[in-house]
Amino acid sequence: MLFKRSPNGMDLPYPSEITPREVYEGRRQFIARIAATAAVGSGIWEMANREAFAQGTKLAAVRNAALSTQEAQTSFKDATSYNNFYEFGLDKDDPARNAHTLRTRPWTVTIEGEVKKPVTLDIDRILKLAPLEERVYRLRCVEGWSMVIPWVGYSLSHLLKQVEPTGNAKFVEFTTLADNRQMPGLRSPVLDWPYVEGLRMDEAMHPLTLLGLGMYGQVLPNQNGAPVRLVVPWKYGFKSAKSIVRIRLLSRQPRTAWNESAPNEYGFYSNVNPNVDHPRWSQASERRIGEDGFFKPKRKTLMFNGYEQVASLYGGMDLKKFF
Ligand SMILES: Nc1nc2c(c(=O)[nH]1)N[C@H]1C(S)=C(S)[C@@H](COP(=O)(O)O)O[C@H]1N2
Ligand SMILES: [Mo]
Repeated sequence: MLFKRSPNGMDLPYPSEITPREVYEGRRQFIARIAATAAVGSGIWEMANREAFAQGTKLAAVRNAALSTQEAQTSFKDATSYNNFYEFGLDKDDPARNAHTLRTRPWTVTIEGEVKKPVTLDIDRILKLAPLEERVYRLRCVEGWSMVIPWVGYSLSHLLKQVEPTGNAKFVEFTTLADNRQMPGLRSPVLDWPYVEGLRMDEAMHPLTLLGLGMYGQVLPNQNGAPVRLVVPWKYGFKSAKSIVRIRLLSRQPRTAWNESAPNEYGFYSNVNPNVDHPRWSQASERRIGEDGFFKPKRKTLMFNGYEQVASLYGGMDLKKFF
């Protein structure tokens, strides 16, 4: 039996019915978190950092006002407790409850495929590759809800330019972590793991496409896709892959996890489009998380989630066919 209360008297965050392995990993991370907190002021931060990157670590960033919406932000609490991260369970509150077992250090991302300089980068390198910006983006889930979140990161194009894409690079594939020792949700066959998403090269290089490293001025909470995720604000939320471990540049369109599981429901492009209904429900409106209440009207969903500057990427394409 582990100690029931932490040294500072707070209840430990573990439910009672968990496997010994999860207990072990949860405890390890908990101890690392305490060590990291104590280390911040004492110069051994780097050491604790290697053990586990503490949740809540501040991440300084300069607001990119031109790319940020002025709308009211979703509360940190809502953004971190109402999540889709199926590797940690199917219910909206499962990721917040279960993602403490995700180990975000050490972490590397391999970038390969149609590139002149394939590379495996440590997450601490990635954090320093370009100046961190804060961008307040709308995120709209295909399920009909949306949030407004102040992300921290930089344009994915900074990372992709590093590896010098070849002329054959037409698509980018993002593969996320699939480790059943850390991710209890992998037991559920709802998707063919790992979670894989993809973009066309010009979409990936668009300045709005963000390599997300934090939110609300701190590192990404585990349940939001720590330590590195994609944020593609004009596409349905499922394109914004969490906890990325591999980026592959390809000459052909990659298979993607959602498209494979239900091709008639989730197209490759998945642009937010109020005129293309999901086969089982309308996409014309959305509920803003935090604006609950019987009398609160739903919001009209905007084409490209309101990011009209991407329209030119799809000139001449029938967006009902390429949904
Ligand atoms: N690896 C992974 N990435 C994922 C998902 C997932 O289940 N696994 N869910 C997606 C979906 S459907 C949405 S709406 C967003 C939710 O991001 P948030 O929880 O940070 O709001 O993450 C996306 N990225
Ligand atoms: Mo979603």
